[in-house]
Amino acid sequence: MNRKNTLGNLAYIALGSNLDNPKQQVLNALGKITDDEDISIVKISSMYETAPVGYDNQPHFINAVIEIKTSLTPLALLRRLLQIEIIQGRERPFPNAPRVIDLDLLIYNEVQMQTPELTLPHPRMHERGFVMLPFAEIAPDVLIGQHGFAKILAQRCEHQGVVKL
Ligand code: PH2
Ligand code: MG
Ligand code: MG
Repeated sequence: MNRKNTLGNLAYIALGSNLDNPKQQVLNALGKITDDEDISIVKISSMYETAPVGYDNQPHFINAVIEIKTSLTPLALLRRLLQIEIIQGRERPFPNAPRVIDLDLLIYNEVQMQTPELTLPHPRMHERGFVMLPFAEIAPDVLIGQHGFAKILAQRCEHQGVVKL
């Protein structure tokens, strides 16, 4: 059987870029994720233009969220995403620095975990419009840990300078 038919775990990934043609960087990352035999993309949100959060003096971002199915464990999936970041030339000079591509694992099934390498659900996603607006576009009724439904959390983020393209 085609390996992609056996991918049993549901996960959500945030994509973000604000360097070197951000829309194209997001498309390139989507292409690499599509090429991965252990990941199948189910849904892709619109792209959003978003004001930078955490470090103001940098260009606006392009952000999007995807729903995937995967046979990978959370850590194996995270490492696969980090490999794609490195291939696209990601550097990490300081926290929240501008970047060619950032791929964050947001949700993996109902898994709740806190380790130095990975926290699930992503600990800041519920308050970030650049994540929650694209997330709620493709998965409004998903629960974000203890924080509530995606569509309710997204409504609270509507004034953060997030524009659907
Ligand atoms: N990512 C961050 C910090 N700030 N702001 C926007 N608008 N979009 C991002 O993807 C983003 C951010 C940390 O990864
Ligand atoms: Mg991030
Ligand atoms: Mg990241």
